[in-house]
Amino acid sequence: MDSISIADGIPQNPNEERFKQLIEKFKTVYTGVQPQFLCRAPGRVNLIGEHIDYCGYSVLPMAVDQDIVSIFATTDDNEVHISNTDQSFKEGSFDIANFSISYEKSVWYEYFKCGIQGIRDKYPDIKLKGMKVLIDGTIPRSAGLSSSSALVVCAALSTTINNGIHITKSDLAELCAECEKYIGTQGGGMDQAASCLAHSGSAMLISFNPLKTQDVTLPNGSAFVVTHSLTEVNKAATDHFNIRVSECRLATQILANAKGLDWRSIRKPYELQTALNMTINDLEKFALDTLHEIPYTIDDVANLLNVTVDELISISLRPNVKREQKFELCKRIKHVLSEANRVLLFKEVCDSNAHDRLETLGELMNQSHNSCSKLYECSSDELDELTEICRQNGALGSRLTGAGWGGCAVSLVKQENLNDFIRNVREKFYTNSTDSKRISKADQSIFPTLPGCGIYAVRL
Ligand code: NG1
Ligand code: MG
Repeated sequence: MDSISIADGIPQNPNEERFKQLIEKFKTVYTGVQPQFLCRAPGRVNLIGEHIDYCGYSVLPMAVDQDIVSIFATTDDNEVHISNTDQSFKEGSFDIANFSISYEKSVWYEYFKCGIQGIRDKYPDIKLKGMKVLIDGTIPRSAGLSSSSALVVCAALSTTINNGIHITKSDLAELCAECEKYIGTQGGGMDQAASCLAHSGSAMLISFNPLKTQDVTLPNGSAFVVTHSLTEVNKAATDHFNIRVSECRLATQILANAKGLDWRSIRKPYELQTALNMTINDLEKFALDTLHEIPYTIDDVANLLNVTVDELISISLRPNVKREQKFELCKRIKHVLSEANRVLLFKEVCDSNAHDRLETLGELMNQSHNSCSKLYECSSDELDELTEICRQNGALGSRLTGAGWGGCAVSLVKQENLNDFIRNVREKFYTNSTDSKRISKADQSIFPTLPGCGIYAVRL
């Protein structure tokens, strides 16, 4: 079940026509070369559990139909030649045995290199073969739908197939979660696990340490709609994300120290919870009693932990952290622990027969958005406005999805209200707006989404 099989020939699915066209396109990009394989990795929409995967807590996303597809042929040199069907992404090439990854240069295929690097790390003794590859993507960029991870996963999968390497989907997911860090963000493993391990028709509860997934059946009569706020954020190029990761780590270490534990070895709230053998609620109470609401300076934290600032940076932070940075430890930990609880409740409600299931799920999503906006401060004016418009037009719940600070929201709507909802939100947020971008992008910015399938590979 967990191994990656290679299907023979293009599957008869809604992508059949697209894949055939891609094969033709490949032959015009690489004249005279016959493509041998196709690999596909989907994006995901996170239904609930934001910014908690890197804290060790379970999350509940589903794969979407939008994806990244690679079509490729093995070459007998060491070179990777890479092109994209989107003309705005320039083609390039690099030596598969010798390349560097830079997150400062915003070259689109740096993410592809991350995936290859992940395979190099895991199989250092294998001499990897070159390839000529064409990429086609349908996931909106910087939208919180994980286009970056889908590209990393697609690259790693393509590299295994190109070299006859057998790996399980779980191992691939874990390897990709690690190697995406080469681009400079310290994410958890949600996106890569969703892309690798999703099953069509089900959302999934993803737990870490060790990585495990459970299918979650969404209630009959529910529909999930993605809406784009049309502001984008490039996570690799901004600090917000990594500062949040640091804040969670510092809060954890102060709490561990307050309980007399070896704080240096405890880096995630979930590890602390396990070490203390507490419930999430008890940990939340202890955290709120212990941490003050005023933001901490780096000196405050160093003093509390009895180390110098330099020691603290080398143990717990990134070398490039700004020394004047203020850390909002109390708010952040409150978000993380309450969100971790909401994920478990969401799963419980999906599994129950309660008559008001949809309303309860919607309420949990609204609470999640509120917590992201007020406590984690990862929303934006546009996302707050958009989720409010969604609620006013029939969404039972609406929340930002993915890292935030821009990108998409996801709303839970009753199936019977779906068409009205889409029509009204389209009008209120997009077409009636004075913002020309919202007007021109209305059609592609709102779409219902069903749980899609995970990665697959095809021999052409
Ligand atoms: P996005 O930026 O939406 O792809 C990021 C992280 C996730 C998770 C979410 C927030 C990566 C690759 N992804 O997702 O692991 O932490 O933010 O819940 O860093
Ligand atoms: Mg991403």
